[in-house]
Amino acid sequence: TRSTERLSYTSYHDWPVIEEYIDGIAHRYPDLVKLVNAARTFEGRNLKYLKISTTNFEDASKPVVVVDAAIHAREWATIPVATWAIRKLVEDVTEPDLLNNFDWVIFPVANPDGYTFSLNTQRFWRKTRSIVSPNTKRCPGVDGNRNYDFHWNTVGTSTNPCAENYGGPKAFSEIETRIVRDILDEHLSRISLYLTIHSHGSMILYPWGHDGSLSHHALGLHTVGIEMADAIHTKALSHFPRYVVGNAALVLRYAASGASEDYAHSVGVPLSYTYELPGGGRGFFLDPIYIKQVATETWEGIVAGASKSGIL
Ligand code: ING
Ligand code: ZN
Repeated sequence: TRSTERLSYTSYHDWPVIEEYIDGIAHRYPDLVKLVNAARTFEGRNLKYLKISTTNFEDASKPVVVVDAAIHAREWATIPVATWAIRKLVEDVTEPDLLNNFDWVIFPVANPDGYTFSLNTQRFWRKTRSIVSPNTKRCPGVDGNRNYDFHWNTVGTSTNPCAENYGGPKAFSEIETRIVRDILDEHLSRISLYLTIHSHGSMILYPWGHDGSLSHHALGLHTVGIEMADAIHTKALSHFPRYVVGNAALVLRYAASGASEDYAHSVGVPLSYTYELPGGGRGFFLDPIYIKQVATETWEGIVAGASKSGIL
């Protein structure tokens, strides 16, 4: 069956194929991987993530790296980045220290309802697909990256359910963001690095995104951000733009509140970043010929970030 096969990196896969891959990894590597079937989405899909650990998270002394992808439906290229990380940690281990020294939580498709809607119906869909009240029937969905409980609903977000950046009726109205909140909460004291993978723009962004001010960890955030960008560049294509590293609001030139990166940092994760992957000149539609390239170069950034996070 397909579940014994590797995922290909030459095309985008639909949610059932990715789900089968996630299940298959957990099934084939039970000593290393634990599948968490965390919840069901509004449309009934399973929100699944993997805990990857040589000690099944029982030896709770290692730092934890948390990676999520595809909270925004149309950012397809983020998913192969997350599954490639799983592959490098579990299937072909080239950096065994990353397994020995860290525990990992990887949530490859944080918004499978939205992703499916983007694949099948409306390519540029961004939000979840929940109908949060009778009056949002006409305009379903909430922007997952405006739904976190940190300065929620204050800036760069909308109270109009039809808007792309609708923050929801309340913070954490969405099961997709509550699951990430719960992952952060469960391992908080030892999460050394949180990465939320978005596209596009070739940027590594850090808090505070809601007002452009710098956190007390700004020097460490910037230093590790540069290390990650440099590591990506050792493998990057020369005709793709170089990554820009900086404060989210300053680099994007817009402030936005309720983002996961700010939330994770606010609850105590020292190194919290948003990756904006390269778009390859086609924005959200990264040409499938570049999927493997982006997956492998981004992995170098994740490796560098994890390694540096352990010594900070
Ligand atoms: N970009 C992010 C967004 O949600 C972002 C950028 C990061 C904003 C961190 C605020 C804080 O708008 C994409 N591509 O979604
Ligand atoms: Zn995004």
